[in-house]
Amino acid sequence: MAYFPEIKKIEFVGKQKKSGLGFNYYNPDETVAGKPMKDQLRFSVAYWHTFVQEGVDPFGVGTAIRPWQKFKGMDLAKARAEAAFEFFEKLGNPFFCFHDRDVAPEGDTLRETNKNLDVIVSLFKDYMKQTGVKLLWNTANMFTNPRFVHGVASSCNANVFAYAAAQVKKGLEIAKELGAENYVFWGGREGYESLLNTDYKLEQDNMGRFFHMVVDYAKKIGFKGQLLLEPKPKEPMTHQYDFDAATAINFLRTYDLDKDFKLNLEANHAMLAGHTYEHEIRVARTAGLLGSLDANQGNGLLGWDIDEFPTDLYTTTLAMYEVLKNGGPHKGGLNFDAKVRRSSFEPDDLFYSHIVGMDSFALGLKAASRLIEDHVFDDFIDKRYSSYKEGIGADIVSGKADFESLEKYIIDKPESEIGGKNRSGRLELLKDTLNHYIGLEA
Ligand code: XLS
Ligand code: NI
Ligand code: NI
Repeated sequence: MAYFPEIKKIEFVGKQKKSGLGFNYYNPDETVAGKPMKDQLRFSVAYWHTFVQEGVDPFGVGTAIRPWQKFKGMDLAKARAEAAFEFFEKLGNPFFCFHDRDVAPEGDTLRETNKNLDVIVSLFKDYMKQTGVKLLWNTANMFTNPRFVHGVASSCNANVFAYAAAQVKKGLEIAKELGAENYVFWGGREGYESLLNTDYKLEQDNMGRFFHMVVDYAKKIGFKGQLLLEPKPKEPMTHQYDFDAATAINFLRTYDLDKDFKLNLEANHAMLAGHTYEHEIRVARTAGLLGSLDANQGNGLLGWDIDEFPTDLYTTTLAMYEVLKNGGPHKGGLNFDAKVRRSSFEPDDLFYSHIVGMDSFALGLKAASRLIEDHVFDDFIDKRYSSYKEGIGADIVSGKADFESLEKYIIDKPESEIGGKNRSGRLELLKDTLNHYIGLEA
C-alpha cells in the first residue's frame, strides 16, 4: 500500500520556485567541488525520528498522525519498513540509519529479539536491492530498556556487559549483511551520576575492553565499515564519558583504539558541550578522526537535545567547509538525526523537514566550495601567521629555537617590535565576506 499517496518524487526546481515540495538548492547530479552533490552530501534519513517517534514530550503523548500506526507488533515493524522505503524513494536520499530496536520489537529473550530482527533485516535487504538505498550506519539501542539503568559496558552489573556484547555482536553481523558503511556507538547510558557510588577507573577500562572486543569481532567476520563513536556531553547522564570530540579522542588514544575508530559528530551535541559544530568537526579533522556527521541543530535558549532539522546557513556552510577540507565525506555522510516539531504532526511535514535540511546543506556546500576556491579564509590566515615563515618564527617552527636563543633574540627589543607587530583580526570584515558568499549562492 502507499503511505504517502499525495506525494510525488521530490524534484530539483531551482531558485525561481520558492519552497514547497521541491528542492531549491539540492540538485543531486550537479557537480560541486569536483563531485556530484549527492556524493558530497550523502544524505541519510534517521529511522527512529521519522518512522518511530510520535511527538511525545515530557508533558504529553504523541501528536503525530502516521498511517502505519494502526498496526501492532511485527505487523507494525513491517508496515514501517514499507513506509520507510516509499519515503526514501520519494525524497531521493541515498542512505538511511537505524537502531536495532527501531526496526523490530523485543521478544522475551535475546534469541527471540534477534529472530524478530532477522525478519526485518531480510525485508530491508530486498527493499535496498529494489531501490538502491544504502545503509550509512546501524547502531544498538542500549539506553531505552531499564536493564541499562547503570550503564552498558560501564555498568556495575557484569550480566549487562555480557548482554550488550551479544547485542552488538548481532548488530555487527547485521551491518555486514546489509553492507553498512559505518557502525555507530552512542553511549547514552555510559557515564555516571555521582562519584559516591562509582568506580570511575573500572568503568572506563571496561569500556576500553568492550571496544577492543568490537574491533576483534568486526575483523573476524570481515566487516569493512568504519567504526564510529558519537560524543555527547549530557542527557541522559549527568557526566557522559564521551563528553565532546576532544574527550572522546583522548579515550580512544588512551585505550589504543584510535586506529580503528573515528567520530560521528552531531550539531546539537556540540552546542550542549559549549562548542560550535565547526569546532567539533575541526578537532576531529585535525586528529585525522572525522568519520561522519549527525545533521541537526539545537536551540541556544534550551539546555537539552531537541534535534531540530538544520536550517542555520552559517552552520551548514562552516560544517561543509570542514568536510571539503577533509577531502570530502569519505565513508561518512549527513544523517538527519532530527525530528519534526510536535506541532508539525502531519505526514507531509516529514518531507518538508527533510527538504529544508537538504537544501540548507546543499547551499552550505556551494558557499563553502566557493570560499575554498577563492582562498578567502586561507589567504587571510596565511598572512596572519606569516611571522612563522622566516627569521625567529621559522626557527620556532623548525625546532631550532630554545628558551635561551629566544631570550637572546627578544631581551633588548623595544615594545614597538613586539606588541607593535600585532595586526587586527578583522572578524567583522570576515563575517561580512562570509555573508556575501552565502548570499551569492542563495
Ligand atoms: C542521541 C543520539 C542518538 C545517536 C544514535 O542524542 O544523537 O540519536 O545518534 O544512537
Ligand atoms: Ni546522533
Ligand atoms: Ni542527539
